[in-house]
Amino acid sequence: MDYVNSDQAFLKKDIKGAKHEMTYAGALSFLRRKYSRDLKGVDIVVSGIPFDSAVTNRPGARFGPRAIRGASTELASLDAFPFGFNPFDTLGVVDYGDCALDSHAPETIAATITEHARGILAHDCKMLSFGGDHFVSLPLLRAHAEKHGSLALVQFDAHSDTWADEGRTPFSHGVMFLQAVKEGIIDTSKSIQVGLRSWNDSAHGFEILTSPWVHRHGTAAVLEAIYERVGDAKAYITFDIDCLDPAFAPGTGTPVSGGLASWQALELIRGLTPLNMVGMDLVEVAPAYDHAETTAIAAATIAHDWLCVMAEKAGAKRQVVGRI
Ligand SMILES: [Mn+2]
Repeated sequence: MDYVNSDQAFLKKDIKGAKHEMTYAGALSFLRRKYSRDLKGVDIVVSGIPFDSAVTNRPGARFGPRAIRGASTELASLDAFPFGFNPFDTLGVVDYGDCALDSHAPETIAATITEHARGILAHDCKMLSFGGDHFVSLPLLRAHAEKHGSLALVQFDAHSDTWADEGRTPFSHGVMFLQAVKEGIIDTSKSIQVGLRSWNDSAHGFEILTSPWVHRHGTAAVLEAIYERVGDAKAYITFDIDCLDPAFAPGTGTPVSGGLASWQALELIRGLTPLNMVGMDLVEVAPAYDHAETTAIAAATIAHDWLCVMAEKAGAKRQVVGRI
């Protein structure tokens, strides 16, 4: 423990490496990364998108980024499990802070989020974004598609979010992936939705693995289906925390019973290494309905493990202690 050079969120000089710090104090950057907007040499930029005015049920996900950062600090105290490496020995990762949004000017929100992402993606780096409600994925996807073209979407969610908007402005967290299809920024033939358990009359071209299917067939079968669907296409990962059962993620806006357990989600995230991933978001953490940080810890761990997978893609080698 380095008592003199704590707190690394603002004292850190190198963007790589990690120091063990107090898990219960200090500035709440994600995983104790340096807060920085200097993106030189940065591989992955973490930022928050604190917007929740497109919900249909409970608001509160604007506090998601803060909760996820808070819950992440303990994960920074040891090398990563079950990987056995520190992802920051391989990847340069900074916490960019949050996208500045004018909550009183809703007509500006989508464009502001896209501009935020566009500015980051202009550098040679990828994004890990924390919602916010799930609407934020649409403006994020627009910026990613500008850079990469039409994307394979790998969506973990209780809901399809492809309900028809009946001609209304698609300013809803339940319609934006149908809107993304209409805009051509998602290639549905390479996209897959995992964990769904709410009715929609159409799959709108997506492959769907419902929660009951996941429970019956297991995580290995889910990963095989993802690999087959996505292939080597450029993929964007979107994880709505309500993919998890309310027992594992009560702190969310639209909970649905019968969902995935935390361990299932982590098995799936840890298995994504073969994919060609260009970015990820994690949305819908609403801490006002959380208990004992259950939801925020699950979310922070999912995001942390995705960074480990990206480190593995960049050359980090998994170690084995015990039966993994
Ligand atoms: Mn969703």
